[in-house]
Amino acid sequence: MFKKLLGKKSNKSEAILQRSAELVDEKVPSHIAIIMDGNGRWAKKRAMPRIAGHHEGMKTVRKITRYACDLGIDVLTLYAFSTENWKRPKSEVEFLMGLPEQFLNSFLPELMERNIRVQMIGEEQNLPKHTRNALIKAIDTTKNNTGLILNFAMNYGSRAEMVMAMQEIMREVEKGHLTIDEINETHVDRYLMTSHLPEPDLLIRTSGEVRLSNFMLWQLAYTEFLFTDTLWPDFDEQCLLEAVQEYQKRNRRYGGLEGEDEK
Ligand code: V07
Repeated sequence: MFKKLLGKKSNKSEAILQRSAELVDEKVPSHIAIIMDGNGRWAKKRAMPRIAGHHEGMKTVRKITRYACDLGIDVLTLYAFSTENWKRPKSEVEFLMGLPEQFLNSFLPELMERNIRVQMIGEEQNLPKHTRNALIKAIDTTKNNTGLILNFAMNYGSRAEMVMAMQEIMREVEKGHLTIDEINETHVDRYLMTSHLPEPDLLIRTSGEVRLSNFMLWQLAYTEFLFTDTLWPDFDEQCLLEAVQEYQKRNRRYGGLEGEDEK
C-alpha cells in the first residue's frame, strides 16, 4: 500500500510520505477510534459561529479518512454525534444533522473509488429522516467494498448500548437458550453494535479534554489512549502519523511479551 502512496503524485509533503513509508516495518493499528473534539473552540478563536467549526471539522474527516485508507488501517470509528448532543441549541443540532448529507453528496464517489465501506453504530431510529436516508444510502452503496471500514458513531451512547445488550441477553435467558451462569464476555460482545469489528487498538481524543464521554466503554478496555491538545479542525495527516508512531512506540515496550503481561 505504501508503494502506491509513494508512487502517486500527491500534494502531501515528501517528509510525510517518507515517514509514512517507515511505518510499514511495524504493525499499524487495525482499528483507530477518534473523539473529534474542539470544533466550537476552533471557531470561537476566529470569532466565527460554532457551525463554521463543524463544517471545517467535516473537511478534516475527509482528510483523515483518506490518510487512514493510505496507511492501510482496517477500521476508523469517528464519534460524530453523541446521545448527549441533542441538548445543544436546536439550530446547531439541525446544522449537524445536515452534515452527513453534505459529506456524502460530495464524497461518496471517492469512497467508492477507494473501496471504503461506510457503517454506523448508534440509534438510527431517532435521527431526522433526511439524515437517516443519507446514511442508509451510503451504507447500502458501499456494502460490498472491502477496504477501510469508515464507521460513524451517530446518536451513540455506550451505556445505552450496554443496556440494550443486557436486555438481549436476558431475552435469550427468558427463552431458555441460555442460563444466567452461562453468560460470559463473549455473549456481551455479541450483542454490542461493534460485534463485527475488532476492538479499537488506539483511541484519540482531540482538543485537550481527558475523558471518554460515554464512548465505547466496554470496547476500550485494552486500547491505547492518546489525548492531544490539537483542535479537530487542525488535526492533519502529520498528527495521525505521529499518533500511530506513538502507538508503535508503546507497543514496542511490550516486545517479546506481546503485551500479554500487560493486560
Ligand atoms: C460531523 C464534523 C466532524 C467533527 C465532529 C462534529 C461535526 C462527518 C459526518 C458524517 C456522519 C455520517 C456519515 C457521513 C458523514 C458528521 C455529524 C457531525 C453529525 F455517514 N462529519 N460530521 N456527522 N461533524
